[in-house]
Amino acid sequence: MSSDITFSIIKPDAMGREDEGKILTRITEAGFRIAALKMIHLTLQQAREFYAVHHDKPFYPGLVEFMSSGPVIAMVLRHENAVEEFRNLIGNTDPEKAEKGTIRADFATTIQRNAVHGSDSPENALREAAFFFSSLEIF
Ligand code: IDP
Ligand code: MG
Repeated sequence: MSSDITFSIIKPDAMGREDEGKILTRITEAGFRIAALKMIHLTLQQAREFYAVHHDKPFYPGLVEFMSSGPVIAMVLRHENAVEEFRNLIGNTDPEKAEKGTIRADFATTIQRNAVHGSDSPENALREAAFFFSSLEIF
């Protein structure tokens, strides 16, 4: 079950360009089912907590400021082997390195403003989904 869900965020850069509709279409056309979805404007403290694993990285202060700079769309997605399949769909963290046709290649502008988040393991997918949604909100 856990390997069948992943967690994603459409980040403030993509939301600011009103690319969320196109990105959602890419996701559903790739076969992912939306199991939960909400729009939310994270506080700085909530962004710090969500990205706590990166707190020692030089990019952490800029990342949490960016992620709390405007509303985002948070989602739980279902697919067989969801974490790996979704990472393939979004591409490399750095849009310069992201494979052609991936969401980040087409919608990201910089390594920080890279349009979407995707969980990196089934365990983190569950933890991240629970950060945003109660079990009653995941279908
Ligand atoms: P991921 O989102 O592809 O899993 P992570 O290494 O987990 O990449 O980094 C989390 C987020 O932090 C990235 O999506 C990006 O927004 C930001 N980030 C990662 N590396 C850098 C960097 O070198 N400079 C600026 N921001 C970065
Ligand atoms: Mg990551």
